[in-house]
Amino acid sequence: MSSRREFLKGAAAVAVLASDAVAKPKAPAPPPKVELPIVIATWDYGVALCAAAQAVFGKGGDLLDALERGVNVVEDDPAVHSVGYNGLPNEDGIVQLDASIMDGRTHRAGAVGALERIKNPISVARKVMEKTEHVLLVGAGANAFAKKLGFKEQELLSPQVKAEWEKARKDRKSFWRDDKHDTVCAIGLDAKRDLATVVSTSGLSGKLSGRLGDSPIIGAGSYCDNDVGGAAATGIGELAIRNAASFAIVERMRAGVSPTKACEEILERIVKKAPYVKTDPNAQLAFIALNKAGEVGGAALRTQKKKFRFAVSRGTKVAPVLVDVKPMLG
Ligand code: SD4
Repeated sequence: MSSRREFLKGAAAVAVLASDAVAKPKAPAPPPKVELPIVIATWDYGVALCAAAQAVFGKGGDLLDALERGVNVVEDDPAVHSVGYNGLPNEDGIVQLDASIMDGRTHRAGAVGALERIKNPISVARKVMEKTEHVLLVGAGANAFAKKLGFKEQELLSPQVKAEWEKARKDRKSFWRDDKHDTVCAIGLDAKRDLATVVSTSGLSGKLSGRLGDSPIIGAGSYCDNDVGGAAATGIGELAIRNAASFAIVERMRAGVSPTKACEEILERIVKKAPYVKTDPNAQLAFIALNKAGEVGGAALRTQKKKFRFAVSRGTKVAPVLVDVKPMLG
C-alpha cells in the first residue's frame, strides 16, 4: 500500500516537472516608464553638462553628440580648474589631460592619456573610437593623432593660472600631491535606452609626468554595458584602477543590485583592500551609476573637504537637479 502511495507521489512529481518543462518562459517585465533621455554627471558643473546635452537631444541629436557637447562645455570653462582648458598642471607645470568615451550600442571605446595642448580631449577620445581599431592612445602619439585630425594646439593655462603655478612651484608646497582634482564624468541613457559614458580630466594636480589615472582606462574610470547600465569614477584614480571599479559596479548591477547599492558595495570593497584610505583625508573616491531601467545612484568615500554631488536631467525640458551623496566615511 505504502509503495503504491509512494509510486503515485512520484508520478505526480514527474507530471509537475513535465508541465514545468513545457511551460512557456514568462515574458520579461517591461522596463518601468521613465522620462528619457537621462543624463547624470559628476559635481556641480554637471548641471551645465546635462543642460548642454539636453539641448542637443532637444534638437533630435544623438547620444554621443549630446554627451560630447556636455563635456566640451566643462572642458572650455576657464573657471573649472580640473578639466580641459585651465586644468591642473603636473609636477613639471604641464597640463596633461586624460579622457575616455564608451558607446554601449557598439561596445566600442576610445581614450587618450597625457594629451598636451589640446583643450577637448573627449573629442580626441571619440575620434580614437570612431577612426581607429585601437582603444587608448597616449602622450606624443595621442598628440600626433589629434593634430592629424585637425585639432588645434594651444596653451592650456590662462596667464593668471600660469602665474599662480610658477609661484607655487617656487615654494613647492601647494601643487605637489595635494587634493586638487575633480573629474567630469557623465552617463547617458537615450530614448532608445542605449547607454554611453564619457570622462575628461587633468587628473591629480602635481602628478608625475606621464602618469595616467583611471579616467582613460575603460573598466576603471568608466564602463558601460548596453544590457545593464554604466558607471564612472572621480577621485584618486589609483584606487579605481586597482579595483576595476567601474566594471565591478556594472557587474553588481547586472546581478540585480541598484545603482546606489552597487557603488556603495564597490567602495566598501576598495576600503577593505586598502584600509589606509580610512584615515587619509585626501583619499577621496566617488562613483555615479545609471542602469537601463533609468535608476540613478552614487556613493562617495568622504566629503569633509568637498561635498560630492551629481547632476541629473530627465527629458529635455526640465532643468537638471543636483543630488547630494552621503559620504561613507563622514
Ligand atoms: C585621476 N580620477 O586622474 C582622476 C582625478 C579625479 O576627482 O577624478 N579627481 O586619478
